[in-house]
Amino acid sequence: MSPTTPRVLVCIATYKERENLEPLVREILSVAPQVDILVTDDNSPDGTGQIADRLAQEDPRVHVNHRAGKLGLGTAILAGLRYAMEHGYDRVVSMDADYSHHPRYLPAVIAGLDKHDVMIGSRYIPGGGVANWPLSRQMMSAAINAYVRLLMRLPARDTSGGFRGYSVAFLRRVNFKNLISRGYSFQQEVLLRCRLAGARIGETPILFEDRRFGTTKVNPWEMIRSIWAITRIGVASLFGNVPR
Ligand SMILES: Nc1nc2c(ncn2[C@@H]2O[C@H](COP(=O)(O)OP(=O)(O)O)[C@@H](O)[C@H]2O)c(=O)[nH]1
Ligand SMILES: [Mg+2]
Repeated sequence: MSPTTPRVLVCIATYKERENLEPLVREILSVAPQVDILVTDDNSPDGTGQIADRLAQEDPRVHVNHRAGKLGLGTAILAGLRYAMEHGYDRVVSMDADYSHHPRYLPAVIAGLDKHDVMIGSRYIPGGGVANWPLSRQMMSAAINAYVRLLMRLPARDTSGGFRGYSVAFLRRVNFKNLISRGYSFQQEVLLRCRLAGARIGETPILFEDRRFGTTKVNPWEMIRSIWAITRIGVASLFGNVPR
């Protein structure tokens, strides 16, 4: 690889993704053979972590971070971003493990980082969309995005999705201290911290499709926790109290 080729890490957080993980990893490596992959698994009881270990044994591009138990999506993604910062990557992309974020969009997310510090795989710009998601989830997502835009004034249409690329050099300038979020509101909180650090934020359209196998880990309790966290973060930002 030439010294100018950026080193890219794709981070996948998994909790009970036994059927999805292997085909996803193989497809990522076929559309983007230059990337490394980090799977952060929270001791999934269905054996996802062992599948990740086998994939890592078979291919040196695959790495696994085992955590002791279900510690939340936000902290899993943060662990991936930190891993990228500590291991000399130039770009890091986070995506879900359930095929809602299709690897076919990876090249556009990665290429967008030539001109942006943060690149969002976006459902809510022209060309993007959502397929097969229950109407209740679509309405929830629309409401959360509207609420976040009002509270945090983020210059992006899709602030809640987890398909994101970041410039690692830029992430080093972002203040991650005292994050409020452990779960799904991590997406909004990190985007806000990035904006406070002066991020150029771009979006590229994706079609988000409902998961292929397994069930969502979002439950009413997680929803309430995230909305409460978003409210706390939004109010803190209105008063200029988010660390920058
Ligand atoms: N490591 C880890 N991954 C998680 C956790 N919660 C959710 N995930 C993963 O985060 C991604 C999104 O979760 P999902 O249940 O599909 O949420 P939804 O798409 O909003 O319904 C999936 O890859 C999950 O396996 C967690 O606590 N820890
Ligand atoms: Mg999902």
